[in-house]
Amino acid sequence: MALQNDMTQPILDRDHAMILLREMLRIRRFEEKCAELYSAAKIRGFLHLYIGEEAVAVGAMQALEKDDAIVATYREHGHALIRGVSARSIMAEMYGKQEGCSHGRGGSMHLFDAATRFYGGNAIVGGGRPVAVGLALADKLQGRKRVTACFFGEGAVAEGEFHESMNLAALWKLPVLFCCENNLYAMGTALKRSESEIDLCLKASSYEIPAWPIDGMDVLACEAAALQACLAVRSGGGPCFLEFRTYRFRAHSMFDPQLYREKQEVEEWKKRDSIAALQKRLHERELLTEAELKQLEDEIAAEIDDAVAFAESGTWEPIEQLTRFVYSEPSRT
Ligand SMILES: Cc1ncc(C[n+]2csc(CCOP(=O)(O)OP(=O)(O)O)c2C)c(N)n1
Ligand SMILES: [Mg+2]
Repeated sequence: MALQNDMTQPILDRDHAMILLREMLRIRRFEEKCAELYSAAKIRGFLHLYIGEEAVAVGAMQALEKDDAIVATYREHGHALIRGVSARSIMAEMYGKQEGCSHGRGGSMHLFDAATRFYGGNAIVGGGRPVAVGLALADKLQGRKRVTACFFGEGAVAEGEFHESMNLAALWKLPVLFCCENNLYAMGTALKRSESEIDLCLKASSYEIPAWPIDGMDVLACEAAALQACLAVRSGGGPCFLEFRTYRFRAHSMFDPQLYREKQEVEEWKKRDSIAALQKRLHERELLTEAELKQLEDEIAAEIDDAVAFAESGTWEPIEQLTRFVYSEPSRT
């Protein structure tokens, strides 16, 4: 199905474009710092960077309201930041500190923040989709007009939950916006090596779910598609499926020699960097000066420095608290 041009198409007005640019840059700079901190052994465990894919989360999440829910993957730092989880609590979580959004128990892959309806962060490939369908089912049964946006990689389409979730969401007309981040690889496995049918929209369509491919390197295209899809989902039409065609510039995680792709391929995709493309568009229209860009970068750098200082000065959870949150606590009423 083709996307229609309508009033939901975003207009490149300066203020809005600056919001998009700021958010994409926040993700990029935050994660560049994370990579540095990982090398310095300040951040341990797994670390999956979203660098290169920023336009997807930033564009798609423009369509969401405060009350909507988000379910993401282990590559979710950007989604959490854009949702309004503070850089401080994300960084403290990465450090494993008590002040982190998951009390330092989840780390990079398990960011969670009920206050912003950010329901993870999930290390299980595809594991977020049943959660999203459950959240949407609750909304539908309780008569709330909220959307649950569920982000997952194209590798997760090979999992059984894909079919279970798509089927029930379509059957019960649940308000889920399925956002597939197709970056071509699941760890080292190219889509065409693991799937007999690589047209992901066709797969979604087979469940009677409207599905569109989108240029995931163009933040405005991502936003336009999400606005249109969200409108349909919110009006009770059931789920929509958006396939964002994107690319990760860095390794799958911090341990990945990347033998499965050519350096040349990475370089070709880097030429389409969504951040550079938006900056260029703004410069060409004389909507952004070098001084303004520097100011933006300085503000972001200050936010990240502050987050690192916060995480550094955070506390380790006392050993006697270790079993807390394993089971729900009895209510104190
Ligand atoms: C159920 C399950 N199987 C396998 C893994 C190991 N694993 C971690 S990431 C990954 C690749 C997933 O690729 P994709 O869904 O495309 O997301 P991307 O990493 O590209 O964002 C795999 C197989 C896992 N975490 N969970
Ligand atoms: Mg992938």
